[in-house]
Amino acid sequence: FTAVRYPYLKRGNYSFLSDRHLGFFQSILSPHQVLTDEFNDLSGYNVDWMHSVRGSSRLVLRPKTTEEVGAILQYCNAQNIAVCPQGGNTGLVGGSVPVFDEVIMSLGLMDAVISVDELSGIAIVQAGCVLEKLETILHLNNLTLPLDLGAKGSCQIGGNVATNAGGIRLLRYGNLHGSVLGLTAVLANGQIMDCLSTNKKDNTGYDLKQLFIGSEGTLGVVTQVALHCPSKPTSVQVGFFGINSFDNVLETLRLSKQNLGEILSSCELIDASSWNCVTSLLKLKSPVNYFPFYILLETSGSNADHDAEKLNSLLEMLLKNGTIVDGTIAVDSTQATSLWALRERIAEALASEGYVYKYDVSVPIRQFYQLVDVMRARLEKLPIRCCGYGHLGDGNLHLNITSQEYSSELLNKIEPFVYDWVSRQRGSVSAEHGLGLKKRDYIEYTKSPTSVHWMRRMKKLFDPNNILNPYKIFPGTLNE
Ligand code: FAD
Ligand code: 2HG
Ligand code: ZN
Repeated sequence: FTAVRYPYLKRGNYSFLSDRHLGFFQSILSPHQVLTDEFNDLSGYNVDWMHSVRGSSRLVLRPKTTEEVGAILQYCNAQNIAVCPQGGNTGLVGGSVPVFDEVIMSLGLMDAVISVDELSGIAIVQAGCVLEKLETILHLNNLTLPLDLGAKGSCQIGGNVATNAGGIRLLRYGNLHGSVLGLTAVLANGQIMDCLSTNKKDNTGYDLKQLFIGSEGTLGVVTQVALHCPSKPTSVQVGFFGINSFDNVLETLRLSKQNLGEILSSCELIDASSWNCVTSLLKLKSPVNYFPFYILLETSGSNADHDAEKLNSLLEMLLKNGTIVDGTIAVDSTQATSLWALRERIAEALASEGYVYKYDVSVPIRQFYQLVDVMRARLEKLPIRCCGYGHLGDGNLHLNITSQEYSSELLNKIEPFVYDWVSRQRGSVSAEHGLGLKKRDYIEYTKSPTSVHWMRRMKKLFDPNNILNPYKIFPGTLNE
């Protein structure tokens, strides 16, 4: 086995899948829950969304209950079989697919919405529930999700929790460390850890559920989640502004926060190159012509007249004082959806251009766009495109660089330079996508050696045989 594009990685000393192992899985699961490469095409499970990493697993297990997850992991731990937990496989850091022949545990059959309570705002869901399906059910109960992202049609709530996904509403509702009230996780030895509290307040000892939020399948498999969901806003307004300079982008953010206050729910940046990519490659129509920068603003509230008035006055003020040059406010939800597509479909547009080098960084807000300029100057004509967009309101830049095909020469010009730059700004080398396989070697650029040491010790404690998502998050081997 060789890890594609990571030839220096060595397969751990795990058992190779045997007929005896397969016989065990077949004895505890139904035939449709055990997919083998002999009878199924497993390539969809082995390749990531970006088609940038590929494993060679020969077995996909699809448990339906927490107990089944427990029985599988207990056996894998005893037999020294490595396991890669997989949700919707929309992860962008190579964490969701095996590196070698790890058994894939796909949570897709655990997709039940167990309960939704409009009064408390608490939803209890199985981990494999697709985010959009959960959203639809919440809306029927006058609730909404505290997180939203472009991948919501495929990603699963368990995958979101495992990556601590951020997305376009974090500005308003905070991250999953706050919204997840409880969860059930199955540990590497098969033990079921019941932290499925629904209490908003619970200060009884260590809050262990937090360890699983953002642990990327390395500490346990999340099987159920209790989520605190806000009321569904009855009025949503979307504005789209064209802006001439980054200083004016910052001024737009400042004035939006000041004037929209509690109804501001998103503040997203799109640069000219990202805008050009979605409009030219996906043929999306933009109501605002060419500008160096665009801001998409969203408000969510409960009084349409009041919210529209606030957004309209902001637009008027920004135009009048020259902070923005052009702008529009969606007149209905269809137009709002088309404006959102200009932002949410950038990742898809970039992927259609060739190979994409993706960087998802936190940087101080004043330096938000500097990195894009620095990289452009550094890379000159090597890439097709070097663009920046992202969650401006949260200081989370998505720097994307594209080339016709994968080029190690280009990669070596970008990395580790990009991480070094972010580290010098005291930012984060992964703001919301996690480390997975692709970013694991850079963890120490933004985490202290002492923190990484204690992370490794925690991993060892929870998963002493390192069977859960090996090769991910930590550089080198776990014994180093
Ligand atoms: P997967 O990709 O299957 O897995 C991701 C990681 O979680 C892997 O390490 C996997 O092993 C682990 N995992 C999955 N399920 C479980 C489980 N039940 N228990 C334990 N571990 C598990 N991310 C953002 O943060 N914000 C965005 O705005 C955003 N937008 C995106 C837009 C597009 C178009 C795409 C393709 C991706 C986007 N992402 C975004 C990245 C991705 O969607 C998120 O990381 C998402 O949370 C992954 O969920 P998933 O179910 O697909 O998980
Ligand atoms: C987004 O915000 C996603 O659209 C994807 O996090 C970011 O493509 C990217 O770099
Ligand atoms: Zn994002």
